[in-house]
Amino acid sequence: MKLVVVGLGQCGGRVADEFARLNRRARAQRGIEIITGCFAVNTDAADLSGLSNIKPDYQHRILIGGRKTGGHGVGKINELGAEIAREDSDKIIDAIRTARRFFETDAFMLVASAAGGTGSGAISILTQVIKERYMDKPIYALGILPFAHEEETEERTIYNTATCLKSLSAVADAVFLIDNQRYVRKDFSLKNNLTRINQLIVEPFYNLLCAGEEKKAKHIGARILDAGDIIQTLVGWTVIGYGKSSLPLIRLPFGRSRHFRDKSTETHLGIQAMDEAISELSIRCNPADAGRALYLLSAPAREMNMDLVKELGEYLRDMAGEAVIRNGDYPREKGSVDVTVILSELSSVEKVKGYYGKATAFIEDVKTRQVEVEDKLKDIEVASKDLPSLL
Ligand SMILES: Nc1nc2c(ncn2[C@@H]2O[C@H](COP(=O)(O)OP(=O)(O)OP(=O)(O)O)[C@@H](O)[C@H]2O)c(=O)[nH]1
Ligand SMILES: [Mg+2]
Repeated sequence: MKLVVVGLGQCGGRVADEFARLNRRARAQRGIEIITGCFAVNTDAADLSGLSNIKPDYQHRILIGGRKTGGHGVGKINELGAEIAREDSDKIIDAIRTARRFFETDAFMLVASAAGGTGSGAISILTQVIKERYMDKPIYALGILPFAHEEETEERTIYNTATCLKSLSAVADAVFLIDNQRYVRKDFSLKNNLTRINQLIVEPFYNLLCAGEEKKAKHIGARILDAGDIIQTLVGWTVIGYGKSSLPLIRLPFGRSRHFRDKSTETHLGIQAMDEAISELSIRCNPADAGRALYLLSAPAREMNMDLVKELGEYLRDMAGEAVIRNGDYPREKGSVDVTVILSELSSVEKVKGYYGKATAFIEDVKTRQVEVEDKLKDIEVASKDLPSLL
């Protein structure tokens, strides 16, 4: 499957930059293309200069809102991010159109933090504009949710996240939810290592996008997972996960070694990888709420067998009982069994509901505080009413 990727704001731009790196890897290691165009859009010129893989020209790193922001961002006011994106949308569309292999694109992927200003405001507006323009191509959004400490200390965080997700879910064909906090759960040092988190965010897309683009027979599975399967799976709230089990090496005489090929071990490793994918989903959710699901098994051709694919299907079926499940096998990896899982059309996501509730309460709080401030200002005015003014 081939994507046009557009990153908005600082977070979106950096994650898009990782997608550009993924495409380089696909080209170098596998001789295939999975991204037809990769763009970063921001109101902040410095953020755009900090990227490494997206082409550095003005048509790939697109500065918007010049006069309004002076190139310094919108300071977390996502309404301003939305306004600027609407005004400058032609500039962005013109750039996207120039993508060299645009006609081969299967879908758009827009990426942004839901909590910031520029990306949070711009992503739903741009989704809407692209949708009106390219009706035949699906548009997916990758919405990155804030760290827990930001929700506690920065007031706008929850409000921005809630308004961004509400708007996005109304226009995007599917919204991938990625919870930053999930990536520091195991390894707290990651908190300050956003680049590593960004790599972990895009990694599950590597095999998923490559599988349907392979040209060589030996890398084509018995059941190919192609763009059609992915497009049929992605609807509404969506999560993605990825798990990997290393194949044990056995030593042969004369210093040679090969991977262990025992059917029960293969099955065990496959289930272990799927288990990891499910427990490492990009946001916590209940698989039973999924209306659609997909899994892709990647393993060395010699280790792949249809029983394993079937077992994985049964394993997923037990968890996502209501879902229409699609699958594929991809004879590729060396020395490991990898599983990518997508759960889509989720009927409920607690975290999103939580944002909506808290943001509504926040609006009430702001109103109450405004009334209090106005009252206090009136008091000062009253106290000064008998003084002369110099104006
Ligand atoms: N995963 C990840 N999260 C990031 C990254 N950069 C920022 N964030 C998160 O994104 C949120 C802030 O959004 P930004 O993308 O910085 O905001 P912006 O869209 O540039 O908007 P303004 O700076 O207000 O104009 C916070 O929750 C950060 O933790 C990144 O590279 N990776
Ligand atoms: Mg910024």
